[in-house]
Amino acid sequence: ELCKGINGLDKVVLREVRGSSAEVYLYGAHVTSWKNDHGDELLFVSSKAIFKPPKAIRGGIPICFPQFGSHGTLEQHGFARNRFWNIDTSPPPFPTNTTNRAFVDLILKPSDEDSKIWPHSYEFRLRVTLGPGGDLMLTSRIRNTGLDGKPFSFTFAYHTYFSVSDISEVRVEGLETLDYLDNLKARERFTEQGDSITFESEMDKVYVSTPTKIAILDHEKKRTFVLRKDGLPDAVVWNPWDKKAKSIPDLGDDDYKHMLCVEAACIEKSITLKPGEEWKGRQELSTVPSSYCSGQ
Ligand code: TA6
Repeated sequence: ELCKGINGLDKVVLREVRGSSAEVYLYGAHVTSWKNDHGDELLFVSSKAIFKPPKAIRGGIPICFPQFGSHGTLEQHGFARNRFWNIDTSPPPFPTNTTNRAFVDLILKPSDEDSKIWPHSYEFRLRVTLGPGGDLMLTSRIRNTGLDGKPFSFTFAYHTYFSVSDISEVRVEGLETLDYLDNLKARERFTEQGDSITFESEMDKVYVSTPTKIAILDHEKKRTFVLRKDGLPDAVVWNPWDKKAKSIPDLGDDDYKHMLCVEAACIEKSITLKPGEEWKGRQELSTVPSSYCSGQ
């Protein structure tokens, strides 16, 4: 249901019969909570998050559009996460396979202001769905409405912050042996070594041409996050670690120990839409119990 969240910002709460829930603020179409049927919060939100425009909420699932990163003319990660979206009540362009699923459709269209910095005729529809098993699905449909008869290109990411017990006991599986651009080394290209990824220092890597499924294993909780994606060939893995965390004003100094960003994205090759074309990018998050040490 639609209600008031922090600082009186509008948010939609999705509930599923067995008790799982999700919350999405209209500000930024920003998912800030995803709870399983035991009420465990599965996403990380910074202890110092500022729920006040124009600052993006630190944590949850920021939407990076129309630009990922700061390599372009727009502010870091574009402007979609800094805008108020509307609930989309127009006939759903989405297939209505939403039986016994709680969902909300949000829409972002160009404002006069934004048309000055990014002069393109788009419609961005985001559907947030909470599935019967408590899985969380985000489906983005970005369409070139053709109003200005021009194509446009963009890069994109679901900048998901997973809540983890202790970053030094987390393992990521599915990105082994892949190439990545290292944001800490002027985006130079490297190849990942052959086993799962663990964390002992700052990491900021854009893995390219990644598989549709990535697993994030939390040792202490004996829980594995499974990220499935469609239309999003890349995946960013980011943890600021201690020094960088201190330089981020809306991140607690120790918050880095309890968060990991694994981001389904389209970065290396931007997406170009001709008038009338539409792009769809989907990510589905779920959790499974995992016995970490057995390397399942
Ligand atoms: O996702 C990785 C990254 O691009 C990092 O370089 C870091 O800047 C992070 O995003 C957070 O960006 P933000 O603009 O939300 O502070």
